[in-house]
Amino acid sequence: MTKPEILQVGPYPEWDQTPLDASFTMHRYFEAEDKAAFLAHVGPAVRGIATRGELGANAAMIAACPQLQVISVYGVGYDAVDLEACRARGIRVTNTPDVLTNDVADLGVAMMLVQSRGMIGAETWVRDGSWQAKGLYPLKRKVWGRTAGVLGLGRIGFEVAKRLQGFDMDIAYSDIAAKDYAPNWAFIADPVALAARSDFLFVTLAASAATRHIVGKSVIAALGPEGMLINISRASNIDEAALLEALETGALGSAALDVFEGEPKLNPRFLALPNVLLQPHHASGTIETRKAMGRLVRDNLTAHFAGRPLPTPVL
Ligand code: 8YV
Repeated sequence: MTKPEILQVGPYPEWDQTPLDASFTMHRYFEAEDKAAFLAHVGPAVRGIATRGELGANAAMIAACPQLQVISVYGVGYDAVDLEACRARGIRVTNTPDVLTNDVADLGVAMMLVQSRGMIGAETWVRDGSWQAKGLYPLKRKVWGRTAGVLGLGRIGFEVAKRLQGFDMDIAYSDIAAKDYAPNWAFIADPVALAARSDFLFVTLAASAATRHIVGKSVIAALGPEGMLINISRASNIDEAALLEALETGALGSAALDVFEGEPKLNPRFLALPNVLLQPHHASGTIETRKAMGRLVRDNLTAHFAGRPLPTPVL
């Protein structure tokens, strides 16, 4: 039997690439110099797209593949996939939920701790001799016992809140409606009111057109000069221009960010700020989790072309 032809939007680790190459004919879009010419050349034979959460598949890519049946996303977020185009053509879409939830929550909580306790600066203090030359490192803010807000109490938000409980924090959350699986945490529908009562605000929403810039000027102002914003979701959930201005003026205390508009080419204004912790979109970036994500990407493609139910369908 001929192997199904798959358009591969971005690179995967070698432990995923090898089995993908064994089962499918992989067309490496990311290696092509002339992307449009490459799409025009391989598109007509492509029956599947393998992509990553932040890369997705846009309308032009989908249109260039008239035989496309399935898009398998390496990531839980599928906001970068043009779902309307997929719906219109009956193209199936899959993602990799659950397997990454705990790692993403871990990184969010780690960012809060590192940033609040000033651990990056403290490391430099030791390495550059400041400890010996200048003495004690400046005092930072405590985490335990303070107030935390979780914007979006889905799988990842729930795991973040669960971890925060271990720090005896006063926890509240916003979502479309109160969750029956969160009886111990206060439900506050309005994100501005949530931010106003929070020392730390975690953004854990699945991104969509409806959530774009949900963290805007008023949420940021409510979090205030003592507050910290932690984003482990998507950049589009935050009004980045408002965030940068608030960080520069001190209207917002600090931020810990794993995602950026236009990443990996982030706005250089972030690099000049002393009050941000910057991470390279790697909340799911552990060997264990990435292996599980890669397996799900393959399992979804294999199931589709074998005519079996998809393990983790979105559409
Ligand atoms: C990955 C992600 O970093 O799950 C998502 O939605 O964005 C991340 O897990 C990404 O897909 C890996 O490239």
